[in-house]
Amino acid sequence: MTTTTATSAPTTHTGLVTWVDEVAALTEPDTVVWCDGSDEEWDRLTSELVDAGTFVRLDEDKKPNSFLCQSDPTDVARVEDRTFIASARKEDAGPTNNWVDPAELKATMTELYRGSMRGRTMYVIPFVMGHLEATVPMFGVEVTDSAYVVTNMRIMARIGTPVLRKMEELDASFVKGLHSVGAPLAEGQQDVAWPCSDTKYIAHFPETREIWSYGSGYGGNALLGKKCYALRIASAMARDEGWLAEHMLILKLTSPEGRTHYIAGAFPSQCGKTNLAMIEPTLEGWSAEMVGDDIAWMRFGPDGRLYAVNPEFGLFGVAPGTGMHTNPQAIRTIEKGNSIFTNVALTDDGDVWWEGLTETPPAHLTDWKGRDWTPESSEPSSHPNSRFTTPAKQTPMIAPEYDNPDGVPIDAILFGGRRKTTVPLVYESRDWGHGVFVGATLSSETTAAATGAVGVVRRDPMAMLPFIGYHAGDYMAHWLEVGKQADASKLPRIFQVNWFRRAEDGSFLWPGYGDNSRVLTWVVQRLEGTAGAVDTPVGLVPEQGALDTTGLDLDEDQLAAALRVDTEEWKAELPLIEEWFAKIGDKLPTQLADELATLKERIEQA
Ligand code: GTP
Ligand code: SPV
Ligand code: MN
Repeated sequence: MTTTTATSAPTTHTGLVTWVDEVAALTEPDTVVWCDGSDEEWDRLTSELVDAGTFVRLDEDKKPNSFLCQSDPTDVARVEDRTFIASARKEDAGPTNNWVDPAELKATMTELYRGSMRGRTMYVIPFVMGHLEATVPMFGVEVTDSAYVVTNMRIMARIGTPVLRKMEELDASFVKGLHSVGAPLAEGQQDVAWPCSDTKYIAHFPETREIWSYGSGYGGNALLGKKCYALRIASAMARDEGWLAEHMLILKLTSPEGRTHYIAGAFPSQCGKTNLAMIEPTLEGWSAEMVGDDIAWMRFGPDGRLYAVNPEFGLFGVAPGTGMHTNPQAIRTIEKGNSIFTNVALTDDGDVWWEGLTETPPAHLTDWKGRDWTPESSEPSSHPNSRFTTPAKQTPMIAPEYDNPDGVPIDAILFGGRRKTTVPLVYESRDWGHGVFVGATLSSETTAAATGAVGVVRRDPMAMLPFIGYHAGDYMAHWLEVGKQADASKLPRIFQVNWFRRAEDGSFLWPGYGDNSRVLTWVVQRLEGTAGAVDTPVGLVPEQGALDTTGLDLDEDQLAAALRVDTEEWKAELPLIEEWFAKIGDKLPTQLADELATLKERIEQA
């Protein structure tokens, strides 16, 4: 860690120094700190955060080197209504993004940033998304006035001196990420534990590869390497360069015979990516390893196959619902320590707790708002979007291929969402074009990962609705285009899954979690040509007996209900898809309009 004036910056990268100088002149921090990413830096920052009342150090025997942080209760999730794609032309942001003219937005935000770091330290975090050894390393620098952001970024991305040295060596260009919590301190003013502002902007300038974030300290709003860079800016880069930046987990699955397959899965926020990425198969002989749990960057390899890299270094996982019975791998990962917990409850013996961690809650807790909590309390102890930040490398089941700079070849892509009705447990698309249609019309009930109503069904193309950095119609066309770059036989096969279908009494029809391995097994057997399927109007569903339910307490009717393609339900779905496509407008690829016509015909004939 080097504390400097920007003019004595510890780097020869002149482009970086110039930019940092400009930001410091605008935001007027007390000091500028260049982050080296070292253990000493982590120790110093976490201690400072404890002293400031932002962090609580957890019991060393229970969670070594780990901290609890409670945010301001108003700053707990991504703010989609305050997120902007400020492309030069409005039509390039499309109908699904908020747009403001970039010059106008910069003018507005420049006034917000003026003096916004007064009384605070400005940290400069050089980082790389993906591997430093990648053919083209993907650099970024985040400038932030939040030490919480620095500590989380250190877990979530490869940061610090090695990155800076490489940037100098290559005189590399980098994504500029400017972040301020927007809470300057006047002379002598006492700070609060979680500074933030009621005015929030999460702004992206795709042409100039810049991110300006203001007013929030939380996750996807503030850790700029993650959703802002690795999805919104990277999706625009990927469109320009012929690859894919996607909201996907990456899983390595090995069959009892020792054959390995790589599966990518796009599910919207809080719809099961981390859980599937860390699955412990309940089927004998199958093993799973995690490559990634949230983001996949996919490019064609020299062999014509699509290779996926996880650009991240850590997990920012949903806490509630994570327990030994649902996601034991996540529990073992966080037990190793070196983690940050945000907006969960504190136990009386210095550990953390949240709904679903154990079956029986502790008799007393301090809840995420700092109040006494008992099992009789009327509110949950933890915020529904509370999170753990933990190093990916601590995951016991991390795949060695996580370290491949060029990634792993993807055999199958799963699209999934939360749907109480209509969407069967699993079905296979007929070909790439049909698969892109399935992805482009993906729908899910909204969750607590973003502010706003929860449980409302919306279209979420490829689980990327809040993350596409350009026009959604162009994005769909790009997916179709990618399919033309390769031999059809080398493209991943595309499936849709739905772990969340409900019975009439509201209970889940499918047990989910480790038992999702039964669905993965069917997917793999489809790839290998050994599992049967029946053709339905929507796609290929497992034929009777094809899904291995050995040892499951699941009666025939329940399984049939989970797998059912109900004509009436799909008739009700069609107008929703039509409405969605109408919203995309004249940029909707005709191939997808044709797919819709085919679906309609098939449903009407069923
Ligand atoms: P983000 O990190 O927000 O992108 O979410 P995610 O897609 O990684 O979702 P995650 O795996 O954290 O799961 C979200 C919630 O869904 C958690 O509360 C899980 O316990 C629950 N969940 C995950 N998989 C299943 C499943 O197979 N069945 C059921 N019923 N719930 C699940
Ligand atoms: C999501 O919302 O998809 C997350 C959390 O993974 S955040 O980083 O806040 O976007
Ligand atoms: Mn996740």
